[in-house]
This record gives sequence, C-alpha cells and structure tokens, in this order.
Amino acid sequence: MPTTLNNIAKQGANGAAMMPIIQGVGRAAIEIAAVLRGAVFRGALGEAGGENVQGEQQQKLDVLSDEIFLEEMRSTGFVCAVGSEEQEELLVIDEYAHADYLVLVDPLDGSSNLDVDGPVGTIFSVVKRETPNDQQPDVSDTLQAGRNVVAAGYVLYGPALMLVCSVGAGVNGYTFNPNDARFELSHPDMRIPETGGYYSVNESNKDKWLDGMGDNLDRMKAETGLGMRYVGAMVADMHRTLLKGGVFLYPADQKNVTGKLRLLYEAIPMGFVMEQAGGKAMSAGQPVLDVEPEALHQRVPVYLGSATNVDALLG
Ligand code: P6P
Repeated sequence: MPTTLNNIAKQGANGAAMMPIIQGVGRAAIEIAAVLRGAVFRGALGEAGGENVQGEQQQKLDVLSDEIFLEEMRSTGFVCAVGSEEQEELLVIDEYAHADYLVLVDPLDGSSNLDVDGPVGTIFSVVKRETPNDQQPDVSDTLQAGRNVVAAGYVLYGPALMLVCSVGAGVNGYTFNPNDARFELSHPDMRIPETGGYYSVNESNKDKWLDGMGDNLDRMKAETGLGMRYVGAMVADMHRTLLKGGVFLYPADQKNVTGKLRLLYEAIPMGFVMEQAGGKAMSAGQPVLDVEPEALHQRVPVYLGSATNVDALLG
C-alpha cells in the first residue's frame, strides 16, 4: 500500500496538526499543475498587466495560483491568515480568524519561466499565531524567526509534480501518481549529500555583488571544481541542490542591496527544509533561521546547500 500525505500525521510532534494544511497544499498543487498544463490554450500565459508589491510584473498565472492557494488554505479550517508574495497586506481568512496557524507562500515561484515551459514552484511555511485566538491575526504573527516554523516545504511543477516538506522530523518527498490521483511517498528521509553536486547562481550579477562574494565564489570554485547549474526558479535550483549536493546562492548586490529573495516565503522555508535534510542555510552573517523578520516582504541574501560548500563559500 503506497504511503500518502496522510503519513505526515505520524511525523514528530507537529505532524498531526500539520497534515490537513499540507494536504491543502497538495490539493492546490494539483489544481495549479492542471492550470499550468493547459494555460497556453486559454491565453493564460503572459503578464497580468499589474505589478506585485515587489514591483515585479505579475504573470496571469501568479494571480490565479494565489487565488487557488488561498482557497485551499481557507478550506482546511485551520488557517487564520495567509501572507503571500502576490498580496501587499496579510490576508485574514475571516471565517477562521480564530484558527491557530498562518501560512506564508510564494504561490508561483519562478513564473518568468512559464513562457518558456520551464520549471516553477510553490514555496510555503506554517507558523503558529502569537496573538490570542479571540483577536484578529495581524502581520506581527508572521514576523517570527525561522526557528519557530512548524512546517515548510515546496511544490515543484516539473516533468513530475513533487511536494517536498518537513514538519520538523526530517524531510520527505512525495510525487503525484496520476494512476491513483494522489501524492505518494517517493523520496523518504531526504538528506543532502556532503560533497559533489553543483554551485547554482546567476553569475551575470557577479560584478555587482556586495560583501566580496565574487572573490569568495572564485575561491570556492577553485577549491571544489564544482560544475554550475542554474534554472532561475528557486524551487528547481533548491531541489537539485538537495538531491545532488553543492550550494545555491543569491548574494546582495548593488541593485538589491539587502538581497533579492524574500525572507518569509522563500529563504526561511527553504532554509528550514535544508537544515532538516542535514544541510546549511545562511544569510548575512547568520543562519537564515535566526534572522529576526521586520517586514512581510523583507529580502535577504541566501546561501544554502551542503555544509562543506556553504562554509567554503562564506569562508
Ligand atoms: P534572477 C524568481 O523570480 C526568483 O524569485 C527565484 O525563484 C529565483 O531563484 C530568482 O528570483 C531568480 O532571479 O535574478 O536570477 O532572475
């Protein structure tokens, strides 16, 4: 009998509480994957005509994926609010404003890959509210360091549809089985290799990097001889790093002086998964999971992967 997402209920202290929320993520993933497959025939590719809070052009599918994800979080009955890359403010789920958990999400990560049929993803993390349940949740509930994360993971819309997640008891990968129309355990107890793999970075930004990161990368390349792979969607680059080893990095640069990637719904969930898989996740001078968030859409530098490679990179 295949192991399904129901198995999450047996994982660690948080599994039972997290299972319905991660099942909701799975339902959203299946719906979003179906929308992506048929998008070209419905004129759903391309830009929505607006910008998100980041000042980035929203793709039509960014907006649709955000709507699908929010609806599935609402239907769990356990989520009081969602902080989304696509929404400037925290979205309170009124009928469940008393519920215990908040979800932070990048609904469609790497959406600039859509027009070239490249891999994209969904990234999420779950935190327990700090405000009393009889009050409205507010953005302060989201501003918790990654050490407080209860569950986190990502969906990869690739040749296969995968959901990789942790509830604090290791990392498991589930692949959507079209024969059974459900996610089934395909990658139990994922651990990042200590050596090997690739370095993964948009090297075209190298001359603009801050903090001497260009020299650091040159030194690490010389010491390790790693090859390079870069997809331009964090989920795909993270997933390959998790499976093959190496290091993924997005340093601060003269254009993004605090970094490009978002702390709450990109760096922290990926850092949580990476640490749970035996890897390392650093930001500016400290572990990603120790950074104290100050704003919903805060950006940070990110260096994550095999501990030996992250240490070699950061010196
Ligand atoms: P660049 C996608 O826009 C994203 O947020 C991440 O998924 C990805 O790692 C990064 O930005 C890519 O940025 O500047 O290399 O296109």
